[in-house]
Amino acid sequence: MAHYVMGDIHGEADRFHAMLEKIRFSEEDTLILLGDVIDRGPDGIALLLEIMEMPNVIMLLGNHEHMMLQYLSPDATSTEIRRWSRNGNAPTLAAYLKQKAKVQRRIRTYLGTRPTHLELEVNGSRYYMVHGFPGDNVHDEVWTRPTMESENPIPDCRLIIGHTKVLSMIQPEEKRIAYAMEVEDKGEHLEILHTPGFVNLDCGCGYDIPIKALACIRLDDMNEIYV
Ligand SMILES: [Mn+2]
Repeated sequence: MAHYVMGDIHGEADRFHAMLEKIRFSEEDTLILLGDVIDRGPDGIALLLEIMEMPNVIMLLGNHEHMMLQYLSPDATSTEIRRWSRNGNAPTLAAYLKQKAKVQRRIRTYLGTRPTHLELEVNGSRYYMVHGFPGDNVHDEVWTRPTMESENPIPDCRLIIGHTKVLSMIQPEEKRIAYAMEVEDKGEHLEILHTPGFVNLDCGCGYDIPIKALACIRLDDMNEIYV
């Protein structure tokens, strides 16, 4: 009966499956996905189709799914077409276009009904989960990027986010590069970032960096699991 949260998967089905095995995910457990299941990596559509069949998975909307919905809308603007095309959509779009119209419609309906945030209480602690950062509309919740200093605007909730790679939050650039080299030299990988304001789970899955990982946190004991 555990509650797991995973950050951005970005089309890396192998890591997702390895994670499910590692945590021994069962039908009794609940998994919350923070969005950005698709794009960059190869398996975004296959992952969506799999997740859609899992009743104990709650997927939140990411900016990539938001871009996909805008792109596929009959009244998509040229800006919306260009935006998704610039953001690693090729494997997702190719796989989507191979699906039957009925399946394409199911995917659009599923994504179109994803919430942008979820509030949940586990063991007396409250959590607010969102892809980008809390906001009062869909665009802000999927796109906003905090800084290390950002404060949590949601009272009485621990904030759990994805979207902004933990590495990219290290400023300035020289410090970031030095940190990345140090992690790589030690044969380690990026880890979940805890600040006073939030917990960031985006460890770079789907990106072409050697120190990336798919991160998962178990809310029941805040144990961190990596693949
Ligand atoms: Mn994102």
